[in-house]
Amino acid sequence: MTGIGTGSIHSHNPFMRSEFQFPSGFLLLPEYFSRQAQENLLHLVRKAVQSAPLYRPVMPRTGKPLSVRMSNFGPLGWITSKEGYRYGLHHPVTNKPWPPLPACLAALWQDVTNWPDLPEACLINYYDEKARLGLHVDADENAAKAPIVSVSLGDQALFRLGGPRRNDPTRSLRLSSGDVVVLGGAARHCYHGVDRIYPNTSTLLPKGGRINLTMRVVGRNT
Ligand SMILES: O=C(O)CCC(=O)C(=O)O
Repeated sequence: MTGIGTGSIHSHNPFMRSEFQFPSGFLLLPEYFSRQAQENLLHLVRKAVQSAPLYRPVMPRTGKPLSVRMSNFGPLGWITSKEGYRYGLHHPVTNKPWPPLPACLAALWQDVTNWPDLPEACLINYYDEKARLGLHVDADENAAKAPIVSVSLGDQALFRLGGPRRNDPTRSLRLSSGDVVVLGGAARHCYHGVDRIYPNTSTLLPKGGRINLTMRVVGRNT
């Protein structure tokens, strides 16, 4: 397995002396999935959203809609609503159980992590060309030490990774279709988000946009 992992990158801006240290446990595996494997994954996502359609979640309290549309694979789905963030057994619109985690995503998990349990939740995020996801830390899981594994499909995205504090220095990376990111160890608790989508940078999704699949162990019994 080759990829970009822990280390530091000097800023190319001569006025900035700061150096970004990738948090330990961060791993980028470019083009982990071949084009054929990406097409197979896309087919599985399409099948899933037939029974668990993409919906637009809202922010807690304010009820402001997110620009990203969401669905989920696995027994548990991450949900945000006016009532707050939580994991739930049912799609919030159809009230049906979520479709199961595909075997190829379970195989990815076993390949890139040493975590003994499979993830209960795999969030399906769909970004159109205007969508973004603000800097955040995933903090709704009891299994806070389990890594997070995510897959990019479709148009490229500008992914930003920071540190454990919101105002820590950040580093931006372009994620392409087929790339896999692992946030384990210290990186599991670091701020991250998606600043923008680059339209027309992939032919995988005929209508454009980006799909991100994010697997998390929730640990409801821990
Ligand atoms: O779309 C991505 O690459 C990141 C997704 C993410 O951070 C999340 O779903 O919490």
